[in-house]
Amino acid sequence: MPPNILREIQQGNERSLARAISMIENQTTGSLELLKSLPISKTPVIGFTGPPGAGKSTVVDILIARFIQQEKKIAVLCVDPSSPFHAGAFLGDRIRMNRWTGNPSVFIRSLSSRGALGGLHPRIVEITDLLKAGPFDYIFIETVGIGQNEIEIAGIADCTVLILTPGSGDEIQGLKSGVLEIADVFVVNKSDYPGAKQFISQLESALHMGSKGADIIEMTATQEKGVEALVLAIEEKKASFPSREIQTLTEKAFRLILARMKQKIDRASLHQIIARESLSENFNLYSFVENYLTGPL
Ligand SMILES: Nc1nc2c(ncn2[C@@H]2O[C@H](COP(=O)(O)OP(=O)(O)OP(=O)(O)O)[C@@H](O)[C@H]2O)c(=O)[nH]1
Ligand SMILES: [Mg+2]
Repeated sequence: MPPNILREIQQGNERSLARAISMIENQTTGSLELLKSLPISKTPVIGFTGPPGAGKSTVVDILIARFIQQEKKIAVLCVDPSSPFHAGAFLGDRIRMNRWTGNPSVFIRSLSSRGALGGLHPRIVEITDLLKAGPFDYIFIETVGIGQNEIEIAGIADCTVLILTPGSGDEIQGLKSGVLEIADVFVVNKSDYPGAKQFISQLESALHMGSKGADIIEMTATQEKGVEALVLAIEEKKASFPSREIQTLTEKAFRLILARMKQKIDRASLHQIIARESLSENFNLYSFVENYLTGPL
């Protein structure tokens, strides 16, 4: 790991940042040292999630435009571009986001989660923390709401924006349990479609039953309608971020510890140990697991 890489990232060197992200993705030697050298950062992390095609990238794109007008710098992580559920979308994302190429106020990185067994990208916590070391005012993470993704992203973001589109009320009832609870801001995008008002009132009543005071924003991202309200909502939420810090750190630590433990137990070595241990007449699987977890075998 080049010794100055952290300083270069802090100074806004995008090439160094891109290189460091690749090193973390590939777990190159020295990447843990880099992570261990990261200073505390309070850069807000905003997660954007929602069903495939809801308009997440379009919303993120117009937010970027709005924030950089205010001289802000934004980093964006697009996770899941290779998802088989929306194979065509990545191209769309690229075309849309291409307009930021070369813009010094915007850093965009797409992460493919190919190979990961569902859930978020396996290095999302580390890469987000790396971005937090850069000179950005906001980190945006776009992740498609498949499986447990919405819930997981909410655990590691300071604020979660759930993007939905008008549909039948069944859709709200059909939202996976827990999803309504995790959002801080609801965007009802594609409000140019029929049924938007009805959808919003159904959403309002569904939320009314919950306890959390979340905002609902009506948007038509393609016409840039509702952007100001969303910017305001995100900025208002910032006040509550410090009170969540311990929770977010806990969630991140949990993911990191789990990942490290998974790395430690590889099947091949487990196979070897079991082949040896199971020769014993007294072998018991549960005692074996207990011993394995509590000490070296
Ligand atoms: N009519 C209408 N179309 C929209 C609106 N917002 C986005 N779209 C369109 O919806 C399609 C999907 O938008 P994206 O922004 O790519 O959606 P996404 O949620 O990022 O999609 P994935 O990343 O594939 O899950 C695109 O064709 C957009 O132009 C809107 O407010 N109204
Ligand atoms: Mg997208």
